[in-house]
Amino acid sequence: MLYSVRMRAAQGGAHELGGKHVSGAERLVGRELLTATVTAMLERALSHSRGAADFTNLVIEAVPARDIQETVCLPVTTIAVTGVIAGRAAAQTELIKAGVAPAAAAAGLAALAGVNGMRGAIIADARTGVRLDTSGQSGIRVSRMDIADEQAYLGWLKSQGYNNTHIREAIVLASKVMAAPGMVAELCWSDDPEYTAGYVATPGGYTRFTHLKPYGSEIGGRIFFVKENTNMDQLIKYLQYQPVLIKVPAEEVRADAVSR
Ligand code: WAQ
Ligand code: MG
Repeated sequence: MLYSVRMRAAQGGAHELGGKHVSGAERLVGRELLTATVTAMLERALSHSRGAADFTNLVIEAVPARDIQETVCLPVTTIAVTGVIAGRAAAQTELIKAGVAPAAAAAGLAALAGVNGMRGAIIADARTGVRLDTSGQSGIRVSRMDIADEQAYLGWLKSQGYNNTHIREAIVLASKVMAAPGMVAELCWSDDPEYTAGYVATPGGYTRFTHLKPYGSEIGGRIFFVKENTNMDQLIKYLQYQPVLIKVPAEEVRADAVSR
């Protein structure tokens, strides 16, 4: 049995009453980590770079072990770019390589650049760029995912020089999202003003770009590009409700263990 812990925090009142989205988080943890996980999420909400939350919603729900799916972690590549313009051009190229139509990729980048304070993601048609979900300003929030073996994951990240919370959480999210039927690619950069890196994920890997937005900007978000005829009800149900644990590739864990 695991527990799904989900947090969303806002400033100026609850999200549904027009408050500004500050922070969100989702974990799937055992009983022994539950209290510490809840406390850490509350602390995150109260001392966030987007502002201190005055509304925090925390939901804790038991998830039976038999409902949990496993999927493998995406391999990670980092591309150092000189600035935002170069970064966005490289991200656009990566999206097109993944099968997103050029106009749809351009529309996706423009949409993210104009997004203001969504707490979830936009789902768009990879061929036309047209938005397919009807969640409006809130967006679709991916939830009920975590890493299967945290120590193995942290070791795997560290062996590649990665160690911040943004990366740790984003790879888990992207790995769950890319395992969805019909998924073509994801484009993301943070809404946290100090975090300028972003990524394009495809079912084949997670490619980071060191600059996808200017330092200090609070405009960030996520877009999932899907094949035409993707069943949206099934997809949204999977993203929101299917519990998924992410596993580090086995040979990398062994290699890491040997090198230690
Ligand atoms: N489901 C759907 N959309 C989400 C979720 C979620 N669980 N969490 C965040 N978003 C959307 C939402 O619109 C946020 O405003 C936006 O993404 C940014 O969220 O490799 O930290 O948590 O160096 O600020 C990417 C690069 C970091 C990491 C992304 O996003 C790296 C990040 P944040
Ligand atoms: Mg954020």
